[in-house]
Amino acid sequence: MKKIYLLLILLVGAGTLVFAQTKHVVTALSNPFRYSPQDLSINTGDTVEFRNSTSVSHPTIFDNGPFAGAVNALPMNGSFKLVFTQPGAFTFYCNAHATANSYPAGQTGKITVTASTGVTKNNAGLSAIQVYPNPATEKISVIFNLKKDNMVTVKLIDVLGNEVATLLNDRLSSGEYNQSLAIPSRVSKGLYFVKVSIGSESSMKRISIQ
Ligand SMILES: [Cu+2]
Repeated sequence: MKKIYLLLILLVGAGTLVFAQTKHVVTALSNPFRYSPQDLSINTGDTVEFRNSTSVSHPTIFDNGPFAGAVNALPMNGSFKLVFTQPGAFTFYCNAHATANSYPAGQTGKITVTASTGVTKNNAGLSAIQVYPNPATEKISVIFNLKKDNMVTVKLIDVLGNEVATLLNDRLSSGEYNQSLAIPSRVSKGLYFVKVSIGSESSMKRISIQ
């Protein structure tokens, strides 16, 4: 699994992979009419796409939260997307089938949004992590910005996915960092990835050690 993952990075040739911002799908199903999943947990910054796999429409309305009250048309074969930027538990219902059938509470659902970790919570933020110089010799510097206190780890990973060294593993307070980290002398020359993890989010940079 790890190998496939790293191979993908090599093939794409991207210097950075960003794991923040996940897309989720809620599908309107029939017999009885319902949303699946009915309960969805996501992080701030995530996108939820509503899709309709039935032959009737399901105009969807949120009871509370940033999208409250607006009617999101969800015609046959239709869809709509919402990006959730604030934490909270937001319930929604189908304006046509909320109470018209026996599914637990009719065609209703809930999206629970949890604040994501302290890293700037958009792609721009995570990809703003910089590692230099490249190629590196005795040390590397990692630049990142912490919005709030968080665990930060920086690991050196070889092309087979093995962790070669942990360069940093600390709880840091919020702020901008330009962290200089020594590369252990036992690390042989070659191509590596620097994996920077902030809370549960991580980003990889490819570097060459000479
Ligand atoms: Cu409906």
